Amino acid sequence: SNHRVIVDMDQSLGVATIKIKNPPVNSLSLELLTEFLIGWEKLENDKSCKGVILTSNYPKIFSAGLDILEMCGKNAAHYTEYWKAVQELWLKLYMSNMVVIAAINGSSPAGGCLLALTSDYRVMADNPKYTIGLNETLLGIVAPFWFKDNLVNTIGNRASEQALQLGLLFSPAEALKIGLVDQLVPEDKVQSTALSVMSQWLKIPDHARQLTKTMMRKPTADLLLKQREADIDNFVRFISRDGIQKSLHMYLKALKERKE
Ligand code: CO8
Repeated sequence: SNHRVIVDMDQSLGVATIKIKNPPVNSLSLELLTEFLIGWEKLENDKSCKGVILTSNYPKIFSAGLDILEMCGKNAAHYTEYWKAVQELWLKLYMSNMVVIAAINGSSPAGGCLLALTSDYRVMADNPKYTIGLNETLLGIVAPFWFKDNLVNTIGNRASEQALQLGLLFSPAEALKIGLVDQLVPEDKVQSTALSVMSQWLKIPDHARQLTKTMMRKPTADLLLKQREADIDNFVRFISRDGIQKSLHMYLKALKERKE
């Protein structure tokens, strides 16, 4: 049942588009992550696929990030399985040999921002209603070190320090200014711009580009690879705490009340 991730392969270009389709807000539930990983694996194994564009099936929301319900009121075995899937997706995307471009056509908080950060280039819709950032502290939780590392590698240490502590959600203009995204375009040009950027990246000799990407990113990925189990234990212990469960419940409640 592969229906939360739509994969469109353009054979002539060697470019796949992955559209996340997990209503209502593209949260990264365990089911979504599992389907995503299966779809991703297929593309990695397809020699004709050189690049992937990540986008959302729903204009307005790229991804609401990790599914808060997967981190609330469950047992340690569930948290363990969930966190393994989150780690796995990040490692696969961050270290992919393919060119990965995010076509960010809506808001992209927390895990949604992380997903975008794994790509090689980010194009975002220039709509001031959308926001992007690692806002974990606003939920009373702490972005794991590898979220932090991925952000530092992208926008630098000082900007990360501020963004992470304050849980900043940036408008597209602010995100462009600090380098969290690379380009802003009108909403209806996000996909076509991502495609034209992709064709530029695909002109570079593939082997040289891949080795360069690996050289840049491997030290960061290795930090997690060397301590995956400890990172899981840390997550499970942290998320199981009463105070953290309370914070998450309150955040969910506030999200719901915002509408009424
Ligand atoms: N998980 C689960 N449910 C969610 C999430 C989410 N991340 N986001 C929204 N929802 C739910 C809402 O509660 C609401 O539910 P209901 O219909 O039952 O009231 C429904 O989805 C629709 O949401 P909205 O009405 O808010 O939809 P909008 O279109 O108005 O807004 C947004 C969309 C902008 C995405 C908004 O929903 C939002 O800001 N969501 C919260 C995003 C967020 O803060 N995510 C953080 C998740 S934590 C994470 O990703 C990293 C965790 C790292 C863990 C480290 C621990 C050690």
